[in-house]
Amino acid sequence: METTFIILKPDAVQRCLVGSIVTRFEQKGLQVVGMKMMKISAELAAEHYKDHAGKGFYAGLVRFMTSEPVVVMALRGVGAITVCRNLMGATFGSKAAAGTIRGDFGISNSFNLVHGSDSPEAATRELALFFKSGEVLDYARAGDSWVYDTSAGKAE
Ligand code: IDP
Ligand code: MG
Repeated sequence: METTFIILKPDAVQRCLVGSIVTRFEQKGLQVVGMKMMKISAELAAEHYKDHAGKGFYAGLVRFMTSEPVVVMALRGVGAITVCRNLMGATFGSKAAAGTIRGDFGISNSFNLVHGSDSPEAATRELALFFKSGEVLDYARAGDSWVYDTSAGKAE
């Protein structure tokens, strides 16, 4: 099982798309193991997006991400990092395929609704940045035996 880090960005909150986007992840079978609303500080945004510092869109990205509240989530599942990136779609809303979150709900290239970790290293780093110890929970869902085939002793 992998755990990935997701942000429902300020545009998702302002456009009342939180429920619709969470539903996409839940319907896929991903388990919500952490979730909270917060306002991202300038310091936290800079740390989170440090790989993008110096790029043309960086200042606007930090301004956008700190402008209004976001919802941050920890999502768990087999291959969760790649599964979530595929559900999100390509970075630019104008290019993202229909059927993806960015493809179905947005058309902007910067206001693209959702962030998702792009590697196991990024997921570990980002989860630790946004969630305190004890805020990501381990629990079993009643329906898990129908989400995964566990007959061989592991989730498949
Ligand atoms: P990702 O979110 O799909 O991983 P990244 O390349 O990591 O895409 O970029 C981080 C965020 O920065 C994007 O989600 C988007 O909000 C913004 N961004 C990236 N490239 C551009 C651009 O060329 N113009 C405007 N905003 C951009
Ligand atoms: Mg990225």
